[in-house]
Amino acid sequence: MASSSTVRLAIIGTGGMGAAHLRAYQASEKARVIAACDVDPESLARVAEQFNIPATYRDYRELLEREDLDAVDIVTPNNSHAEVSLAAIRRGLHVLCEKPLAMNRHEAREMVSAARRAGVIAAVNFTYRNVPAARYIREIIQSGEIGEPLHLIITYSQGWLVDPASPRVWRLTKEMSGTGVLGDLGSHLIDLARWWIGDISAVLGHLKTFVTERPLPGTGRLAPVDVDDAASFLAEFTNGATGVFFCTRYAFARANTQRAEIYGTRGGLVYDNERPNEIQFAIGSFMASARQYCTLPVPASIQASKTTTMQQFVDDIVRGTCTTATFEDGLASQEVIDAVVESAQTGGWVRLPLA
Ligand code: SOE
Repeated sequence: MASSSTVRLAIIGTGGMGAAHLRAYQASEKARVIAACDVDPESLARVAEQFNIPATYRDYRELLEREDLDAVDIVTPNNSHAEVSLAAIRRGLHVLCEKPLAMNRHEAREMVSAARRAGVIAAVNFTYRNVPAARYIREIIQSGEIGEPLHLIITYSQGWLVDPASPRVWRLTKEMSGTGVLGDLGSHLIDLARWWIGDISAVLGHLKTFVTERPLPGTGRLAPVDVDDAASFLAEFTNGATGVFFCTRYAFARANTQRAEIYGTRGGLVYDNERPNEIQFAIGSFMASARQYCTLPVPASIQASKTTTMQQFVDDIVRGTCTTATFEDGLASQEVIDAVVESAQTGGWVRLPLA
C-alpha cells in the first residue's frame, strides 16, 4: 500500500457506472485513483480528464503490469468480469467487481477460489445494501422483532425498454451480459433477499422477452435482443420462508423502483428504495388487530452512516477485512440466477445447490 492509509486504485471500465464509482472514490480521503482503463478511447480520455486520473490504458493486461497498484475496480460488461478479476487476483490485487459477478456459476466459483487462495479483499457492488431503509430492515429482522420470516415479495421495476427506440445496448445481448434483467436487476433482489432472510434452496422461474430486435446505437440497424426483458420466480428459502421475485425493464413510467414486503410470525415490514429514509411496519398483536402499517423513520445513526460500496472497499483494504458483499455473495446470487434460467427452460422447480 502507498501508505498505511492510502489505497492506490485503477478503474477498469469508464462508462456511466465507472464514472459513478469514480465520484464515490473522490469522496474517500483514503482512495487515490492512479489509472483508468477502457477499450473506448473517447470515454477513457473524457473520464481521465474529468477525474484528473494521471495514467490511461486501452488494455487491462498492460495496466496490471504496474507495480504500484493496490486494487482494481472492474466496471466492464459482465463477460469480462471473470477474466479481468482472475488476472488482477493473480497479481495479488484487491478487487471490487460490478454485479452480476460473472456470466455463470462456473466462472463465479473459479473467482471465489482464486480470491480465497490469494487472500485478497474481493467485493461485489451490491449497492442497495447501503440504502438506509434496507439496512434498517435487516437490523429489525435480525433483532427477532417480526418473529420468524415467512414471506418476501420483492420487485424491481425499470421502464427504459417501453420506448421502442431504446437502442440495442450490450445489456441486451447474451454474449456480453449472460442474462438480461435477471442478472442486471434480479441479482440485486437476490442479494437483498439473502442478506435479509437467508439462502435460497429452490426456485421456479419464468423469463420473457417482449421485443426481440432493436436499433443499434449509431447506425440504427436492427439487431437481435436475446436476453430476458422481464423475469419472475418463486423461491423457497432454506429456513422455510417463501419468496416472490419480479423484475422488469418494461414498467411504464418507472426509472428505478424497488419494493419489498416481508411478513414474519409477529410482524411485517415494507421497503421502498424511493423512500430510502423510512420503512413501514406493523409489529405485535395490537397493530395486527388494528390492521395498520405505520411509517417509521430510519434512525438517524443509520442515516448518518450512509456510505458507498467504493468507500467500504477502500476502508476494508486498509482494515484488512471485507465488510461489504463478498465474491461468495456474488457466487450465491449467480447460483440462483443459473437456477432460474434452468427452471425457465425446463418449466419445473430447480433445487440449489446446482452441480
Ligand atoms: C441499469 O439497468 C442499472 O444501472 C443496473 O446495472 C444497476 O445495477 C442498477 O443499480 C441501476 O440500473
